[in-house]
Amino acid sequence: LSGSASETTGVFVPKQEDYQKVYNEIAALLQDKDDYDDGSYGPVLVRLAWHASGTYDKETGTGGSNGATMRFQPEGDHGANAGLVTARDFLAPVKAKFPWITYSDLWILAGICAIQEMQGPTIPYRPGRMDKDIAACTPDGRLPDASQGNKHLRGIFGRMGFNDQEIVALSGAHALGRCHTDRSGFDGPWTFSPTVVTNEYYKLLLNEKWNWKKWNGPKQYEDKTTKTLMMLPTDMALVSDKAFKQWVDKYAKDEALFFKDFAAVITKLFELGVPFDETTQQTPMTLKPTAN
Ligand code: ZEM
Repeated sequence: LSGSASETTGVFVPKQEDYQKVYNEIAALLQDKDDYDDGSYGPVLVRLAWHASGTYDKETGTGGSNGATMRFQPEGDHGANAGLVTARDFLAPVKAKFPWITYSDLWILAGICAIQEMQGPTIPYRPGRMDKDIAACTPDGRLPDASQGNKHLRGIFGRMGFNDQEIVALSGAHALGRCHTDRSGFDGPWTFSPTVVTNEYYKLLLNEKWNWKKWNGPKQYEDKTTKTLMMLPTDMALVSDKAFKQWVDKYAKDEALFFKDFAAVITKLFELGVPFDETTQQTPMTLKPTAN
C-alpha cells in the first residue's frame, strides 16, 4: 500500500498512505508543541500556506504555492511574511523525517492539516508541487495590505482570480490566530476561539460595535464590549461594501455554508498555478483527521 521505488527511475513514489503519515506527524506535533500563542501552531501554519499561495498572478502565471520560494531571503524577508519563519521551523523536523515530500507540498499539507485539526471542514489534497529556486521569488507587494480598503482587496484577490464571494469566504480564516505587534504591528485576535475554525468572525463583524483603537500603533478597530478583539481596516471593508456584506450576512447565519464555501475556495487558493497531470488531473485525496 505504501509508496515504492519507481521501477524506471528508482525515485520514491509516494501513495496516499505516505501523505497520511506526514499528516499524522504534523497533527502529533500540533498536539505536542503548545508553546505558541493560544496553545496551537495551527493558525500560523494556515498563514504560511496562504502566503505561499497568495503571491499568484494569473496574467504571468508566476507565484503561488508551486515553488516554496519563501524559503529564500528576498521573499522570506518581505514585510508581509514576518513571523512565518516560526511556521517553517515548526515543519523542519517533518521535512527531515519525510525527505521525499517537497517543501511546496509540505506547506500546503500542513495548512490543510491545521484547518482539519482545528475542527474545520475537510479539504481535499492533491500533491505534485515542485520546489523552485531563488530566481522564482516573487516581487514584494503581492500580498494584501491590511491598512487598505475594498478596492485594494478586489485588486489583490482579482489578480489571483477570485471574486467577491470568494474574497469574503477566504477572509473567514481570521476566525483563527492573532496579530502581533512585532510582526505586522497590529495587535490581538479577531475571535474568542482563535484555535477553532468557526463562522464567529462574520458574526462579530455584524453584531459587535467596532471603534478605532486608541493607541500609538497602526489604525485598527477594537470591540466596544470587551476591547480585547480586533478588526483590521480590510476586515471592516467587508461590511462597509454592500456587495461584500451580502456574503458576510450569509456566512454569519449559516456555518455549514461557510464551511462548504471555505473548503472550495481554499482548495482553489492552494492550487493556483500548480500544474497537475493534464490527463488524470490526479484524484484529490481526503486525509483523515486524528481526534475529532
Ligand atoms: Zn490574514 N493576516 N490577511 N489571512 N491571517 C494576519 C494573520 C492571519 C490579512 C492580514 O494583513 C493579516 C487572509 C487574508 C488577509 C491568517 C489567514 C489568512 C495578520 C497578523 C495580518 C496583518 C499577522 C501578525 O501580526 O502575525 C489581510 C489584509 C488579508 C486580506 C483579506 C487569508 C485569505 C487567510 C487564509 C485563508 C491567519 C490564520 C492569521 C493568524 C496568524 C497567527 O500567527 O496567528
